[in-house]
Amino acid sequence: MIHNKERRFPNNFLWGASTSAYQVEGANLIDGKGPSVQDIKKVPEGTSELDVCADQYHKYAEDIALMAEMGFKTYRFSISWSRILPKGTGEINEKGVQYYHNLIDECLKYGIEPLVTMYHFDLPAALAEIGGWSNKKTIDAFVEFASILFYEYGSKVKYWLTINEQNMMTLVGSLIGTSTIGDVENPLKALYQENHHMLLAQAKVMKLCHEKVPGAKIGPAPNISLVYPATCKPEDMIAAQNFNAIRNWLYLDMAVYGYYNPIVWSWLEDNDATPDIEPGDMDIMKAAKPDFIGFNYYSTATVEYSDGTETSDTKADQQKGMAMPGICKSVSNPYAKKTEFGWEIDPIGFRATLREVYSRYHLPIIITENGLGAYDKLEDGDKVHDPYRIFYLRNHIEQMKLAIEDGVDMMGYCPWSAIDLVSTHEGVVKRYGFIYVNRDEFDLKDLRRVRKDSFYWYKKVIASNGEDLAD
Ligand code: BGP
Repeated sequence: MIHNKERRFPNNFLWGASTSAYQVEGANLIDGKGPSVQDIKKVPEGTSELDVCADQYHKYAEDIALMAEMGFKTYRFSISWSRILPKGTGEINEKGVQYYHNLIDECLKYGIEPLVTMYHFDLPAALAEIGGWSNKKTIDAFVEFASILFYEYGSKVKYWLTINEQNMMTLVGSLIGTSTIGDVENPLKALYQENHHMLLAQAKVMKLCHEKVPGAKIGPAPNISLVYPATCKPEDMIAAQNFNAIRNWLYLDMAVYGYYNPIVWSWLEDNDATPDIEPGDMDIMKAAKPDFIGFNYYSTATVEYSDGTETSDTKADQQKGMAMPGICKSVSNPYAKKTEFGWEIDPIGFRATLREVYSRYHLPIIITENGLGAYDKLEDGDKVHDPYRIFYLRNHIEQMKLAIEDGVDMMGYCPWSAIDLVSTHEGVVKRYGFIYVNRDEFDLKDLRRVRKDSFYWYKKVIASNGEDLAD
């Protein structure tokens, strides 16, 4: 292994940022787009509908020009499945196909590599009606969708991500609006059956990508948080290993090595919840190989031993701890500060997570999300002062440099988010972008784009290839 003691980012490092279709585009039911599960869910009280969002559907050229001004080497966005296939399968919506050609061409015009997420929380509603991922037909529909994407955009798009945060859809799906499991006898089994089907769909699509788009690179995009034991009490260590396996390794072990993590499997067996595996399924899993690992990182998690008497926490989101009775119990980390929304901040944990993922899987890593949600304010004329975001990102980039020195092979960094958009469950006012969108939760104002202080800062970071992190 060659250690990069100079701590420099590689010359071709992919600096950029991320969004997802249902959170940024708006235009959710126009130009032939079919509804997704996000469009039919009841939005959390006090948060806006998804009909406008940042209106990127109409303003993509302006947005990409701003990303080019920041010097982006890549833009991670997702393609809305039901904009391409309004019913999830079958009839193709040509206007949707054209929209993504336009978006991709606009990126390429400025030398920005599109990094395409194929599925980011927005399963077509028509597929949810047939049982979503519990129905094996959804696997076929995903492969059909992927074939269209590879056919249409394969000559233009080199980097693909399969499924965003499959682990969060499995662990906290009802909070992010993706859960389709109704009243069933063994909900855990139903959940992990869906999960198995999603893993199969991902494996099939990774293989298909390599067959149809020679030279393209594809990888998964789970949300990975290294899990710390609350103390060195041995029982806490077992709890941390349990949660690491259930939250993190299940997804990457399968994507990279094609096997079920043994700790997770044993836990599912204990609960009579192992998925039914059909002959041939595991061969499909094994035959698929990602070229890199994409993952979203916001913070680490900390757990302690659970005696099984707590109740599970239904308010847990992607980052707030969850209780899994008998498995682990989340506690807050006394060494970590929190964002305004209660998410812990742990840059050194970022280095630890990168080291761990690279040691386990030996594949190049691209960070597909990392960032800070805050109540930014437009002030001083047309300015947004967001020193807290610069501070957060700088600390994480510094730790990423240290991880490179440690020997981790990093290929890119895409914080969340390129531009303000709608949060998964906390509305528009929870802002993450480098670009401010002038709207409130319910008042659309003029949707004007304003460069935040972090915009100018990130531009310098990219221009210096990560060397100049000063304000
Ligand atoms: C990730 C999701 C994104 C995004 C981000 C921030 O889990 O992939 O879609 O929303 O988290 O989360 P939130 O919007 O809940 O603050």
